[in-house]
Amino acid sequence: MPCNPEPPINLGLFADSELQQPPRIEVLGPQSRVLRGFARPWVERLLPSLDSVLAAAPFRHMLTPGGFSMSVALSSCGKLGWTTDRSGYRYSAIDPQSQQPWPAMPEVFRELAEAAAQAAGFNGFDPDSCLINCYRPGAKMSLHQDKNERDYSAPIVSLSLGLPAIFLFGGLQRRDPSQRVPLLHGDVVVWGGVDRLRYHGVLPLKDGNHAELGGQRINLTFRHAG
Ligand code: MD3
Ligand code: FE
Repeated sequence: MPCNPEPPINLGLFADSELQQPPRIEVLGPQSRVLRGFARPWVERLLPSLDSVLAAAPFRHMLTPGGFSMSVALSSCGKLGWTTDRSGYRYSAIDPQSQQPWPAMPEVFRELAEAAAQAAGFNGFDPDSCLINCYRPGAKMSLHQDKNERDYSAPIVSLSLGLPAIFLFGGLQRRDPSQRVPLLHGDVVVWGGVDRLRYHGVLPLKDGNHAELGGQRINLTFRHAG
């Protein structure tokens, strides 16, 4: 009786890398989930839209209210974009660099964000803001809370692309211990409800080369800000 397992038949719907690593859901907190590999089937359609957004609103290093240049370079699309300068953190409908409205949110961005929110148990997510963070080796984001949104009832959806990073997921107080969560190309994380105001950050990015994005990590963060 032959007992060799048949190799999986790839009908061409998924790349071999997706057959080996099916999407998995990891529990980070009561209302936060890592959707491993969730965006892999979307990436090919997302990247050209990302390029168009960045052509209209290029990455730039913004100043914190304290006068320091952020190591992460930022851009935005959608009705509202997050900005910072000497006068504070805020959402604005106008890109301060171009003095024009931020580029519209591409439909494929909105669809991915809504689908990911739904997979994590948040139905009807309607983001009006997509912050685009660009990390080069050494860039980091210190522990902080996201508090500039008008109400905290909507979840936040984040998509990681390119080089891997270690995400820090803390508690409701800065001194609470934090979990270290590696985030890889195609991973999506959804935070909401009781986890919405938890402290979080990103450790300095390690040097490396990603096959599709090169020596950088790009993070898209979808919010309902207004
Ligand atoms: C956890 N960005 O832009 S993902 C940020 O990877 C930010 O670029 C990180 O923190 C990055 O503000 C982390 C986004 C994220 C956003 C909101 C959260 C993580 C969160 C709210 C609560 C807990
Ligand atoms: Fe944040």
